[in-house]
Amino acid sequence: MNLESQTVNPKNLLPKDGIANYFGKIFPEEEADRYFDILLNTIAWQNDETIIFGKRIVTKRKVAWYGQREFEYTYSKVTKKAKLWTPELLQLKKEIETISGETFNSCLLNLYHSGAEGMGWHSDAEKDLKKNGAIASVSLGAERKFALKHKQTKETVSLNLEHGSLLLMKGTTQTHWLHRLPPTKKIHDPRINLTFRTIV
Ligand SMILES: O=C(O)CCC(=O)C(=O)O
Ligand SMILES: [Mn+2]
Repeated sequence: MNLESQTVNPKNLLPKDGIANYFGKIFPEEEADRYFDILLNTIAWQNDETIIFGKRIVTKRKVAWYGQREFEYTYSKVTKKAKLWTPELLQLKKEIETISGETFNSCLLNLYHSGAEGMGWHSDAEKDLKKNGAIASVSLGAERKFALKHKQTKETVSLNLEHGSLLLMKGTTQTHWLHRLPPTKKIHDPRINLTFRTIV
């Protein structure tokens, strides 16, 4: 990694009310492939549960939740307990902290088996998260479209999240913008996403 990538963030993709920096591919192809395989096989993946209109829904997408302590975290109305960092997650966290200049104490992982699985409009502003804390999103596997939408003006910004890439959302992004991962019929391969966060 060169000095420039440690000190200069890419330009802000958002026109106002937040900061989203897309760093592009931060890992060489082989390293990104290796992380994908290791995470696929070593993470304790579980089907996600959520409550929609009072009903318990089990999603096809799988999730996992890791951190430096066994944090309890309420997400989509279901409380979960974090598992402790695996060696690879700790290594990834350190690399992402160096590149982003931010620190993180936990990570939510998502496994999308194909383009049929996605995530609807939301912001990551649960009460357990540090207010306006940075969120670092690492993508591995199938390239997928990601979109942000301003809560008031409804203006949208979208980009493709490449294999081995990093997207950093910070400042007031979660207060003013929603984001989603739209489902698509065009993609049949799996994708893993990691979002490093700060729990308070
Ligand atoms: O998979 C993605 O890129 C987005 C994941 C996300 O927004 C989340 O886990 O909160
Ligand atoms: Mn999110």
